[in-house]
Amino acid sequence: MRFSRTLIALVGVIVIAFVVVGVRIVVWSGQATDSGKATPAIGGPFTLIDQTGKTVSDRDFRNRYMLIFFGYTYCPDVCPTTLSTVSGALDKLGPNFTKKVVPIFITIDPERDTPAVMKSYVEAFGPTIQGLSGSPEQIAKVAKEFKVYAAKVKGDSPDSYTVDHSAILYLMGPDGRFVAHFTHGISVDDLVAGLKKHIG
Ligand SMILES: [Cu+2]
Repeated sequence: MRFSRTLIALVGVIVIAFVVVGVRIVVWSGQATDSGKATPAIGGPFTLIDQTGKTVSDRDFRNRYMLIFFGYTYCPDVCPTTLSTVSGALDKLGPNFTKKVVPIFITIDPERDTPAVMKSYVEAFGPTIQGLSGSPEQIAKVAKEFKVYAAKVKGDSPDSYTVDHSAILYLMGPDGRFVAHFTHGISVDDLVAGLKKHIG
């Protein structure tokens, strides 16, 4: 009697231990595949419209690094400077390297930056830059995922507003996860070195 009660208790403990370990394993593997515990939670899935009017998502850029910058085509200084730096760096790195990287400019001003506007804008910075726009809701979602700050500043007329915005270049890995960031004032040579460091 006493023996069997002990046995039942022992079996109970073993069952509970297996359940706890099992739950832990599920939780761990979930974290490993979904959020990536070690890297900051920057970025996420997006569905946007490219400069040809085609719907694209983050999944279309898998197996390549994404070098993402948020801004707007009416930007007087930071955006054109940063995109020039990006295209200068990619020119220096050459085609064998740059086939592994897709530069992406995402507007935070979708009202004015239609795909047609984005097309003529990004073409001025080189043939490989993707110019992504979308509905205000799509843009708000992706901006939130990348923790982008953007705020309209009124101009003289309703159409002449500017947009204050954070200006960070995000390097995302071939799996879509955050790898590194660069500040917008970075030089061409520093960006070349930074990309070489992270992209084998
Ligand atoms: Cu800008």
